[in-house]
Amino acid sequence: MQKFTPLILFFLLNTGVLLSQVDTVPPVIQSHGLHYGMLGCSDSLYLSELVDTVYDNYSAFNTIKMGLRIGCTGQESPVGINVIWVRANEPIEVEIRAQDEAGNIAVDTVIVFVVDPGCDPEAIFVARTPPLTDTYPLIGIRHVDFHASLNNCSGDTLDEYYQNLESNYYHGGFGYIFPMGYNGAVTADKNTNPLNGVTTADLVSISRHILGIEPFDSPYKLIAADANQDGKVTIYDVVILRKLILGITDELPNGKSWRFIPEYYTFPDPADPFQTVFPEQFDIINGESQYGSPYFFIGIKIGDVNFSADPSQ
Ligand SMILES: [Ca+2]
Ligand SMILES: [Ca+2]
Ligand SMILES: [Ca+2]
Repeated sequence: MQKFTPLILFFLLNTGVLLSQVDTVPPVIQSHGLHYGMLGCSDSLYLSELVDTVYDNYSAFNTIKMGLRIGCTGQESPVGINVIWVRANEPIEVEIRAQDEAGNIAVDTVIVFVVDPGCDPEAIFVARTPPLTDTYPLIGIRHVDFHASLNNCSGDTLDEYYQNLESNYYHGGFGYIFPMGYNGAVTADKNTNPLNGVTTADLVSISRHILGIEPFDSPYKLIAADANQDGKVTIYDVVILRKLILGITDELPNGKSWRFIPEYYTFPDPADPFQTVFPEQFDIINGESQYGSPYFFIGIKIGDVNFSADPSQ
């Protein structure tokens, strides 16, 4: 190291010019996890609740910058954030950061577990038939497989299937469902009984739409009419459905019987739902859906444009 008089050294250290050269040691954080009960499904968590003390070899206590965040939730430095929201009934990895004047960063991780027996963390998945009219009640579709496939930045995966055999009617309530820090998607599947609801009446309607005699008035009908799922309603779709009705084939293209779209999705152009790719999943970011929860899907029986399919089959 260069030689400085004590006065110059004091000045350089104080202004930070030299500090980054002489101090390469990050601060030391002494912290602890938490496990406590509460009422309410989420709670604010303060940095001061987790940190016992912090110290550094050069920087004074009051010059050390600190912050916290949920683990696996972004790249930006959380320094300066001293309170976060945490959800009940799931172990939460919380990352604590301390930065000294020279810019050295210490990272400490603790586990926080907040328990609220009154908060139901259960996932709620619902698939319902498309609306026949604006006011028509949506009917629950049974035997739908909901699949959550998620992972976090530590490489942990969450891969779960849910099925509600009794009913997919919505009974109220909501669930947070997935741990914070996890990203991925929730999809719905039902690929049984491809003939369900598909009759010659549907073929007639699709033909009339193609010929422009009576165009479909619902994006869900257009999606139902697209039997080969190529984003177009053409005579080829009619051919496929006719073969199915006649028993020449016993499944629809891609092995699919139903398609499921998040109920909250609004088609930019309802007259042309294929104009942009519509979502067939709920994207999950940091344990939550972009549309919130519960997970409502509209289920469209392929080939059934007058919605006559039995949703219990
Ligand atoms: Ca230091
Ligand atoms: Ca098609
Ligand atoms: Ca039908």
